Order: sequence, then structure tokens, then C-alpha cells
Amino acid sequence: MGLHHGVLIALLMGLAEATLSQHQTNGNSVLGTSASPDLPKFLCNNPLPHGYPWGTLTANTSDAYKTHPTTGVIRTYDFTISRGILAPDGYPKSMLLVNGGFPGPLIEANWGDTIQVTVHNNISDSEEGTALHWHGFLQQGTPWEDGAPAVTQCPIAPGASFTYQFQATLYGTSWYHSHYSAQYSDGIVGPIVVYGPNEYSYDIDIGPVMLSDHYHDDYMVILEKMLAPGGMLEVTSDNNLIQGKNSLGCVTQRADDKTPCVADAPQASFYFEKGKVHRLRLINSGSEGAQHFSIDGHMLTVIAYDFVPIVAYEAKVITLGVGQRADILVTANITNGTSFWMRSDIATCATAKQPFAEAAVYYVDSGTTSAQNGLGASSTVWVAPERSGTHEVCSAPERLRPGAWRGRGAAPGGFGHNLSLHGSVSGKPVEIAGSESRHGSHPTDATADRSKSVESTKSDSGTRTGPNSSLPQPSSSPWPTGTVGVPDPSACFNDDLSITRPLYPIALPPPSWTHTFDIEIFVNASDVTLWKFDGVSFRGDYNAPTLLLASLGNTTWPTEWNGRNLYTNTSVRMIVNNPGPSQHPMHLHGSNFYVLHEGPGPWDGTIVRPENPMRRDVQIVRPNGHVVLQFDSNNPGVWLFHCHIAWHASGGFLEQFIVRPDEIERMKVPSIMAQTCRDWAAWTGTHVPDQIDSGL
Ligand SMILES: [Cu+2]
Repeated sequence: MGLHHGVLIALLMGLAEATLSQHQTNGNSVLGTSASPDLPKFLCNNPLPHGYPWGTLTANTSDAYKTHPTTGVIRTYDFTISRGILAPDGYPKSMLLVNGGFPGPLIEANWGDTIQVTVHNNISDSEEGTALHWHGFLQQGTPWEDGAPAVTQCPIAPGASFTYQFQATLYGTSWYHSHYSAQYSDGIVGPIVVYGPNEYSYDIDIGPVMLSDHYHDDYMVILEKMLAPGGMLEVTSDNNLIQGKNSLGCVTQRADDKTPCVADAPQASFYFEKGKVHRLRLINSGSEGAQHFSIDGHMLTVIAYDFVPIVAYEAKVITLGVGQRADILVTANITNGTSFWMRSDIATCATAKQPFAEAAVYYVDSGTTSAQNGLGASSTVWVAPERSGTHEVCSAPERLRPGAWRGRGAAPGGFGHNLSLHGSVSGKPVEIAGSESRHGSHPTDATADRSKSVESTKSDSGTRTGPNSSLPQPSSSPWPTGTVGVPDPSACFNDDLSITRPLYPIALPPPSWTHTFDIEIFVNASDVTLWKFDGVSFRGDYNAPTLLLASLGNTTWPTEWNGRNLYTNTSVRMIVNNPGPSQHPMHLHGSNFYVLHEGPGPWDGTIVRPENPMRRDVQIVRPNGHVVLQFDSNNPGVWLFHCHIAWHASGGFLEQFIVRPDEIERMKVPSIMAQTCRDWAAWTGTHVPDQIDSGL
């Protein structure tokens, strides 16, 4: 596990001079560069009844849990997972990559399409199992495709492949990640966009914006420390990334660490059109930290959380716990400036050496941008898209970023078309009005020590240019803390439930069962500190996935599997009490839950808007607080309910629900599931998997 520093040094010889290339920081990913494409309103190479892939369904008149289109269109992707060395923040580390990129490729589909992803486990030196989870997808009728090892499948053995196939029955923004141990912390993450109807119109879809804390140690090194006798459950991140990018990785390097770090790794850049409305799809794809996201001077209009469209509201700062997403609209309407910092700060309830992520937002003038296809093929000139009111046109021209090659048009599968990473780019320089070039100001809401060290390092970097080296660095200032709409850096909870209201109202049904779930920390007989959730510290068995056992009629499991049979319950109310100082982003597989109440201390029995409570698939329970959730347990399967902090899940903070066991028994589980277990058993017959944690 991991690489010797000598190897790293050898690999990095000769690149310490200049700043790092995109390939050195992010491999095959182009997110956060001018080569990253805008997204369409929907995919067009499919039937368009009534002009849309989803026909006449709309966001505010259809219950997506009951009605969704079935297009019959299959979006196929081919993912190879392997090790690679990248330096996302300038600090080179061994990572686990999807198709050679961090973050992994974007999956795109229309509402009602089927997504099919073949995953090849090419993890070598040393080998590990893997499994991919499709976060937020309900997997109705396909619970074995959920990608949770020990729960819905055996891990994909090294050298083996597995093809996932499931329907996009909800739409919006999500992500995929490995659910094998804390493996995704090393890079196995990527965005998913499912196009669907929109209640609020916008001009340009900027696409996914991945926010993630970042760790210089391999996940297994972190787990070994955390789960050692006398170890600490608290894990400290080294940096914070937007699109897998940030500088300042060297600031947090330990004094005894001789890894050759490059001080000024490029930050991400985004391109807005003056006067236009942009859709951004924020995703907290990190391992622990809750993110406070903002763009200097710009109001953010939130139109969806997770896979749930909401009644739009305006915010200056958006809080996202791990796994949560927000779709926001941002109008490029600032008149005194043309470049601005996008910021995401890790809320101070997590320990972070460098909690500030920055990316640059550049205004470009509409209609003046032109660029050539670097292949020398047909030159495309971007013109402002025609706005035809409510009807989106499938033949709308795609916009080219300054100097960018198109990544779109590539066959789905991701990174199949990444020649732009290696070629020279030709194109006219983009016009940026008012080119101030000054050092960016840093947030003033930091604890003094942190902001000091960050600031001094930046000043030392001297002739720093913007994230896009041909463009000036923004000089904008963050929203001042202590003003209305700007959360305290220590605030570790989601926006008030009274202002987050689903667009399509669903009244809360009466619960058929109510249960209180306690969160505890304990020290086991080996002096290892672990989490208990609902009285048990979870530890799964990779060789015995509970769903497959349940399908055979076996629902009597070892205590440490923390399985709870919900039998034929119709709606389950979960009161989660958090007596500790950490926030916990609580995530449920297989359903969206209603969020009845959230706040400090114990629940007083109040329900926020019972006629239409907030719904989503992750909700933060704040430190020393509670959250009350409820879900309709009508989706047969075995579903995890867990804290999405990777380190907490590894420490046992998970439970699994058996929903409608009688119906599970009647489901026809594909025989490939058993074969995957046989492959895993064969591999574990000659290798000992290093399961030191819960397995998830
Ligand atoms: Cu947690």
C-alpha cells in the first residue's frame, strides 16, 4: 500500500520547475479547466415525445416516486479503476482513479433512461476489491445494483469486472463513489447528471462542481492510524478542493515528509457569460467536512437539494454535508468586476489543516468568444444560444470556452476523447474587461492561525497568476461573516427546513413505526475506538451480502451486521440523537426521506410543514442535536442507513434495513451476483483482504 518516497521523487524529477499540468494534477479529468464542456438541457439522441425525453411530465406536477418516464434508452459507460499518482493540490500521492482521472468521468442520462456501467477492477500493487455506489438512485426492482459490498453484493475481485444497470427514476445531480471501505477518499468519485424538467429556466449549465476535502495519506494509512489500539476517531484533512484542484498542498506537508511538493498547483476556473443565468451542480464528494460554498458578490438561487427540486430561494452561502448536492442558479450580474473567487470552506466542526478551497470565475462577453477545434477540423464559433422562452431546442449550439476543445460528442464512457490534455490548444485570447491582477484576499472568517499561515504562503508565491494562467487572478472579497445570510464558520447544519420546500408537495404519512437511533463512541476489547449506531458497531462480511441471503429467505444475521428487519412497515420514523461534537451527514439508500425536524438538543415533537416536509437523501444531524427523518418503506431491498463521513462509516456507523423481506424473496436476483461472490471467494482463497474496518 502506498509508494515509497524515493519512487515519487523519481517520478516527479524534472517537474518541480513550473506549475503542474492538468494531467499531473488530475490525470484525464478536465473539470475546472477551459476544456470542460457546458452541459445541454438534455440529451437529444433519443425519442423526444412532445419535444422532451420525458414527454409532458413536469417538475411541479408529478410525483417522481410514483411516475417516471421509461425511455428504453441505455447509456453505457466503461470504467476502469486503477492506481495512479496525481498531485491535485501539488502534493503527489498514490490515488485510485476511474479511467485515469480524478474526479472520474461524468455520467449523463435523461430522466427515465437506463444507466449501464461496466466496472473493471484493475487495482494492482496491492490488489483490492471494489464496488461502486450510485448515490441517490432508488434502485426500485434492482436492489442488487446499489453497490454496497457486504450488503448488496460481494466486492468486485481484482482483475474481475461487473456491469451495473439501473434506471434513472429521479433526476438532477448526484455522484458515484466506491463504497468499499473508505476507498473513495483516494479518488474513486465522479459526478452524475440526470436531465429532467426544470421549473426555473437558465441559460448555461456549467455542470458539476465537486467540493471535497483532501488527504495526503492513503485511506488505508488513515484507517490504520484511526483503528489502532488507542487510536483517535478524529481525522484531519490536508486540503480542500474544487473540481479536484487547489493550491497550498505544500503548506500542510509534515516537516518530516520529503515528498516533492509543488507549491502552486493550479486552481479550477469557471467561465460565466455576462448577464446570463448559469446552473451549477454542487456536490460534496468529500470524506468528512461540511462545505460552506459561495461566490463573491453573487447571490445563489437554490433550485434543488439532492434529487429533489425545491421552491427556489436565495442564499449567499450554501452548506453541504458529505453526499449532499445543491443545484443553484447564478446570474452574472456584477458590473464592477469581471473575475471573482468561488469559495468553499470546511465548517470548523471538522479538523482541517487548510480548509479553504478557491476557484476563479471569469466573466466572458457573450458572442465574442471563438475558438478552434484543436484537431484542425471544423472551426466552431460560439454564438449566444437562442432563447425561445419555454421550449428548449435540441439543436442548440454548444458553447466553446476560450481556447477549449470540445470534450462533448465523445462516446459516453468518459475521457474517451481527452486528446486535449496532451495537445496544444489554439484559439483567440478571450477578452476580459478590466484586468486587475492582484493577490486574492482570503476569507477573514478563519481562525487566526490558519488564515495566517495560508496568507503568508500565498504572498511568498510572488508572481502568481490566476488559475487560468493567461487570465488575471480575481481580487474579490468574500461575504463578510457576521452579516445576514452568512453562516458562522462553526455552523454545521443545513439551511432551515422552513425555507427548503419541495416543489412537488407530498404530505407526511403517519408512521407505522417510530424508533430512536443513538450515536455512541466506545472502546472495544482491543482498545480500538469505534462508533455505535442504534446500539451496534457495524462490521460487514464481504463474502455474505445480506441482500443475497435475504433473497434466500435468511434474515437472521450476526449482531455486528446491524440489520433491522422492517417487515411490512409502511413508513418508518427515525429520531437520530447526536450527543457529540461532530456533525453527521445521515444518508439512506433506496429512498428519499422526509426531514421532519432538525435542531439543537432533543426533539420537542414539532414537525416542520407536515403538509410538505423537506425530502432528500442526506441530512446533517448537527453536533449536540437531533434530526427526525421518515421514509416510506415500500422499496424491497436491503438498504444502508449510515453516516456518510467515510471515517465514521469505517468505524462502524452504519445500519442496514431489510425492507419487505417477503417481496425480496420473490425477486429474481441475477445469477451474476452469485458469480461475483464466487469470484471474490476464489480471490480471497489465495489473498487475505485487508479488512480492518467495517468494510463500508
Ligand atoms: Cu458521522
